Amino acid sequence: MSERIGHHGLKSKVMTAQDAAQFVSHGDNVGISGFTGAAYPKAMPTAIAEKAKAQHQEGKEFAINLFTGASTAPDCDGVLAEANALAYRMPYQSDPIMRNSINAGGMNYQDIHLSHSALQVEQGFFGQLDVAIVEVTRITEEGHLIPSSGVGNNVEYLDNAQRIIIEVNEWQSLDLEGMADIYRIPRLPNRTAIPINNSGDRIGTPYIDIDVSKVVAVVETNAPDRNSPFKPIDEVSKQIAGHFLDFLEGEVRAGRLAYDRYIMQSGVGNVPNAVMAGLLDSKFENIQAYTEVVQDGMIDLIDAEKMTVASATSFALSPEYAERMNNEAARYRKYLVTRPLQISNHPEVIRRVGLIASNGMIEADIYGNINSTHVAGSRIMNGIGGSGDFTRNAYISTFISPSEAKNGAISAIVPFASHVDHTEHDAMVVITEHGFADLRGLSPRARVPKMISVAAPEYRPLLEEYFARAQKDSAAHTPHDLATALSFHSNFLQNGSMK
Ligand code: 0RQ
Repeated sequence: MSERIGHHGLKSKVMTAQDAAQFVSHGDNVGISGFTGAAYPKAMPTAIAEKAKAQHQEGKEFAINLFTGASTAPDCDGVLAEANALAYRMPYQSDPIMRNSINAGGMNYQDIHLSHSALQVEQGFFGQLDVAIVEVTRITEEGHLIPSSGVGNNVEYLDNAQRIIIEVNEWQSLDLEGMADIYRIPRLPNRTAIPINNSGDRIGTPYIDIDVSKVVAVVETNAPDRNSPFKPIDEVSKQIAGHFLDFLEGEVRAGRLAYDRYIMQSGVGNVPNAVMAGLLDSKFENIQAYTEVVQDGMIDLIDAEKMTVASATSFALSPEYAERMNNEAARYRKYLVTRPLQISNHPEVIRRVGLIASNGMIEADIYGNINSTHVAGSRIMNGIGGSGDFTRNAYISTFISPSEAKNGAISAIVPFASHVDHTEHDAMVVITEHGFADLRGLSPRARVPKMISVAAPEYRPLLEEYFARAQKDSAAHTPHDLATALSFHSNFLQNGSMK
């Protein structure tokens, strides 16, 4: 396997993950690769977790501050959270053990717009970055790194870290080489326009050049990415996908969209998967994605010759599709570009290409404010991720969600959002299994009937009642009855149901 390490000097740095863990100390700022269950280091997190446990057993403190691209996997975020090895985490996570630890106050978490995350490290908000741990598919003779199944914040972490640990993962296909497009945005005051006009434009190099003298260890692994399989598409998801496609058709009729070259951004999950399945049978052709992650549905669209290119920062493929990618990366790489997160999610490029964003949500209020992150205002679910980067800058921003959660105990449409990630100024269309609420061009009061029409039928009278009460007590621009604005949530907390 060491044939994957072309650089002579770096070959001499090969060691076990347990040995490499000596370079990670209590209090370190550690930036790692990884975005969804792809491209995260497979061996070092467990080695660091073991080190933390051993130190704790000796009565010593050990916790690091961990920066990633986004969420990782149980053998990264999960093992580190379980070992109480983290003091601080940013910019996104979705691990159940970590979520519980964060909500219980066991560790600090900052949920940051993904496009801001590496910038903030570069700006020095966190002090010095001590270590970068990055998975690659190969190291070239020159010491250049060939990214594995994602790029995330690797470039910035490698550029800014004092010490670098590289994991070379033999499981990752060598044919991924050529997929990545590495470009650095010049620092202020020398910034220039990012020269991407189309999703597929390549503007950089297929490798990351690094300061080889900073590499303290190279660890060899052979372990798969860990994205979970998607659930089979259920009836509600199919209905939401149907309404999303109806919405797109309406845009075509209105002359705001063409069947040719629709550009999508898509969150991850059951509903986005159903939307992509729906696009397979639609009139849309030459579809492009300028998005964050490459998903199974995009691979199906490519295979059906419906999608010509997908630009992202990482894969988020189910095990079955990851296997397919590994076998056929040479073919797929003609259609796929993986970019640094700052570029995949850059507001400038998002606004220029003119994409239609669609993301999930926890809840929306009757005026179109969106909560993507906090259950009942307090308990973090995952994080804002890239949804803010895309929603604020999209040509059209949409939110797609079932109208209810927890078997109907929770309404996704509420009088007052208990936390706001995307304001009424940014969210344009809200889609549930009951239809779509197109909020564009409407004053707050005019949005309310549209929003109530996509709520679950049993919650509609409660929402209407609230709106009537709010208008009685206040004739203002955005009527609210503050005494009962959060009554859905307090009912849920007290009685287990919003009804
Ligand atoms: O919990 O699994 O315990 O039952 O949230 O909900 O309906 O399966 O939907 O997987 O799309 O997740 C907002 C969390 C939706 C996600 C959120 C509970 C529900 C279930 C999952 P269980 P669903 P999804 C970036 C894209 C922010 C980041 C983002 C998310 C679980 O979409 O994290 O947009 N978004 N990234 O029961 C309490 C509510 C609830 C609720 C759902 N109102 N109250 N629980 N749930 N609504 C861009 C990219 O390109 C990737």
